[in-house]
Amino acid sequence: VASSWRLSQLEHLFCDRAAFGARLADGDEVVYRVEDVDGPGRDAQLGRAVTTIEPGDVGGEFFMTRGHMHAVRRDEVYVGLSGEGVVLMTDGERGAAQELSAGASVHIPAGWAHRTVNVGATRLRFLAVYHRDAGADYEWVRRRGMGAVVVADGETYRIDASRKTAA
Ligand code: M6P
Ligand code: ZN
Repeated sequence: VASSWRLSQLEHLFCDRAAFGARLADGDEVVYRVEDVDGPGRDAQLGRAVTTIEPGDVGGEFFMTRGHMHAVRRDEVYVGLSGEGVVLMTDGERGAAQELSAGASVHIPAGWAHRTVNVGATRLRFLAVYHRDAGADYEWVRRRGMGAVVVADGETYRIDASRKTAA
């Protein structure tokens, strides 16, 4: 099963309305896609998904996933396959950010919402290993935001924790 998310479906992720409108006027491009990796176990407790985030930004805010909290508070592991990314995490009070690149892994503790951001000039691809009973609560992130925004800063990126509006 695969799902893809286009720019027009992700307006709420970006702070800069004018930059969003300008980028959308250039075309309603796919920002990211998620493909479930199937195995033989119908009742498997662990699921796998490969996510591909295109390179790009809206007024300096890099392309990112919607982000979610697990409805059932379970942990998850990401393994970088290609590209350069940052995983933003928050438990509602504290924030954390970890880099994701090919061969690197990130552990998302239970009870921490997570969003992945492509900070590079190429596609970011990563494998997620998750508990299939965890579910995804997108409203949690929409209401509270992630506590920080990842923005372009010259050739690199900066995590701006003063902009808490990127819900
Ligand atoms: C990872 C996993 C998936 C998730 C995807 C995109 O692959 O965490 O479960 O669907 O990233 O993130 P989101 O669901 O927040 O759009
Ligand atoms: Zn998750």
